[in-house]
Parts: sequence; structure tokens; C-alpha cells
Amino acid sequence: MKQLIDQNLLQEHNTKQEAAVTSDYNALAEKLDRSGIKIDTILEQAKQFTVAVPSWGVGTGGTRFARFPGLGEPRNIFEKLDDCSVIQLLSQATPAVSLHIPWDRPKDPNELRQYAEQYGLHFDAMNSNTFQDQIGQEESYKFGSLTHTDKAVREQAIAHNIDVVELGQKLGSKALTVWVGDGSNFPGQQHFKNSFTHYLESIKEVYKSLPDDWNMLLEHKIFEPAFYSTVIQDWGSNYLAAKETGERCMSLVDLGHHAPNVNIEMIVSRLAQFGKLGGFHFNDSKYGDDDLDSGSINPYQLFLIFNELTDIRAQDPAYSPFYMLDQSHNVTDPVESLMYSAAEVQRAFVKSLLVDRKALTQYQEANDPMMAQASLKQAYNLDVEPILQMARLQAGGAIDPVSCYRASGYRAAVAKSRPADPNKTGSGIV
Ligand code: PSV
Ligand code: MN
Ligand code: MN
Repeated sequence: MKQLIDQNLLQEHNTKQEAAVTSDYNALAEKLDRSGIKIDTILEQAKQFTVAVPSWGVGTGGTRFARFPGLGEPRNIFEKLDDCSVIQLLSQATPAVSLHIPWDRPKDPNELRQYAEQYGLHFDAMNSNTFQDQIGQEESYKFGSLTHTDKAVREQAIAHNIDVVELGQKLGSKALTVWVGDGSNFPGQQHFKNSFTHYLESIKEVYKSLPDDWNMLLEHKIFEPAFYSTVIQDWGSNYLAAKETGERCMSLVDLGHHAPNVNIEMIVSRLAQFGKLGGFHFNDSKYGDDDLDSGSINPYQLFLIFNELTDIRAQDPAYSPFYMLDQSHNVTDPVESLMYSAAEVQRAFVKSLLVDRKALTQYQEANDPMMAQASLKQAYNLDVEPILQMARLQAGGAIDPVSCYRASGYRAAVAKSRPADPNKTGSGIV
């Protein structure tokens, strides 16, 4: 398989640390064994864990105010896949890439699929984009897309989503994620019921073209770009739309799309209980849809979300929602942030496996809040780094992805081969 980081360098990096990792791993194995947990079964699950990388996430994002391009930013989808391959090689947790269309529309889908396959990459959920006008497009999305008052605009947005599904089929994807920025900025601007009715009609039209083995994932967001109301503003509207639309239409939870202090783990439980939790966009935030690196602000929340998912899987082992990192990197090297974030999400997953569920249930039944929360903290407070390191080592990744990446000089090399083009952002975000 093609790889862009020198294998000798990777091996050297691992060899230097292998003895220390093995020793830490054995010590943790002994500790877990005292609680009746076999570390090898946790290790195997850690190795199976994957989260998709967004193609646009390997470029520098920027804010509403400014964008400071990074060195060697990918200039096209092929260079984006190059960066994604490095993330996967070193982290061994990100074998799939999610595309945003038309930002990353390939001229030849077969060529792109083959390009990805040489790195062992495949394509995760496809993202449609009707929140921006594209050059040459007939109707404007200024006042909405799938929910627009004008049928012609809605039809254009529906056609775009169907087109993305068709493209995704050629790429081997199995899901369409739909996020619309539709909403209003002023009270009275939009009729709440009519706009939601339009949304339902439009989504049902798209759903008709969905292949049998595909899922449609609806993404809600409380505000932004609309600042007064958003058509799919919360999990309630999302659930209603998914339920109305059909069995394979599910809700997607982006961690940054809720009102401050909302109990996201409880939303997770509710949606799952009624069979409508289809996927996640992982990121972290302090104020709004900050798109900061996963686990950088509130790692306990991330753990509590995975605690719910592991609880759900205890009843339904086959349950597997779509996972993607949806982050915007403004001050870090996106490759580093995505590798680090993938490991943070994996860490939350691994810790959730260590919760003593039998004890937790007993504490819940006995109304013992002190011990119930302590049983969660017992798992959360464990340092599972040796499991993550061992998982990467055994899978052929790097024990410490960021330091290995820095030692490889990859960024400096692409800075030379990809000279900055001031007219092209590379990220697709304008
Ligand atoms: C919107 O804020 C969002 O979370 C949607 O998933 C978009 O497709 C994505 O961000 C763009 O980065
Ligand atoms: Mn998102
Ligand atoms: Mn978002």
C-alpha cells in the first residue's frame, strides 16, 4: 500500500518507545484485571474503532473575520486525500473520508476512488451543500434552499442532493448527510410551519432516490448562519423529520449545534431509544459551533456520550452510527489536530468500555447518586493511553502520531511541493 511517511522512520519512532509502552500496558492490564476486565478484549475493540475525516478539514478553516492560510495546504481533492492518508497511517483510526460537494467534487469519480484505495482509504457519508451559492447556479439560496418559499429553489436544492447521492454511489459511500442553513434573521420573516412543511416535502423527495443500502442523516443546528430561527434547530425537529421521512432517515448529532449547557448525552439516549440516532459530527466548543478539536474543552461530555453509546450497544451489539470529525483548524496544523482528535474520540470510547455497567445499574436502582457518578468517574479517571498506543503500534501506526509526523518533515515537504496560491483557499470554506 502506498504511504507518504517513510516506513523506516515510523519503525524507528516505534522501536524507541516500544519497551516503555509494553511496560505501561502490562501495568494497566494488571490493574484492570483486579476489576475483572481483560485488557486484550478492550484492545481489540480499540483497534476496531474508526472515525471519518472530513476532506475539507485538512485545509485551514478560518473565522468570519479572517483566514490565515497554513503552509502546504492541499490545493485539490487529491492532495487532501494525501493528507488524509497520513492521518490514517499514523493514527490507524481514520480509514474513511467524508466529502463535501461541490467543494470536493471529482471530475472522474473512478479515478478518485482508485486514488483513495491505493492508500487503503474509502468514502464515508457524502455531505451536500445548499448553504452557499455556486458560480453559475440559477437560483440563489440567500433565503433558503430545501425550505425556500419558491418551488424552483427547492427543486434545485433537491436535485443537488440527488446528484450527491449518485456521485456517492460511484465512490462507494453509504450515506448522505444533509445540513441546511435555512432559517431567518428577524421575527416574522419566515412562517415556521410553512418552512418546516417545505423541508419535509423536499427531504422526502431526496429520500425517494436513496439506494436501499443507504442512510440519510439529517443534521440540526440551533443557529448560524440564521440568527433568529433555524428550520431544523434542534433534535426535536430533527427527530420529527427523520420519523416522517422513512426508516433509513436518521438524525445526526453535531456536538457544537446545541444551546449552551444542553445535555447532549441525554439527546443521544432519546434518539437511540426510538431508533433514530444515525451519526455524529465530533468537535468541541465553549460558546457556539466553535468546531474546536474534539475533547479539547469538555472531554467528560465526550466520555458521557460514549457511555450512552456503549450502553446502547450492550443491548444491540450491531448498532453502529456514522462517526465523523467536523472541526475547523485555524491555529494548528490540521493533520496534527485530526490525528489528535481521532485519538481523543477513541479514548472516550475506550473509557466507556471500562464502566462497570452492572454496578452502575445497581446504584441507579438503589438510588445511590454518589456511587453511581463515582462508577462513571472510576472509568473516566483511568489513564488508557497505553491501550491507545498499543492499538496503534499493533495496527502499524505510530505510538505518538504527532511527534512521528513532526519528525517526518511532511509539512515542510508539502510546503515546497504545494506553493501557496492566494486565489485558492484549498479548504473550500469561503
Ligand atoms: C454546519 O455548521 C456543519 O456542521 C455541517 O456539518 C456542514 O456541512 C459543516 O459544518 C461544514 O463544515
Ligand atoms: Mn456538522
Ligand atoms: Mn457545524
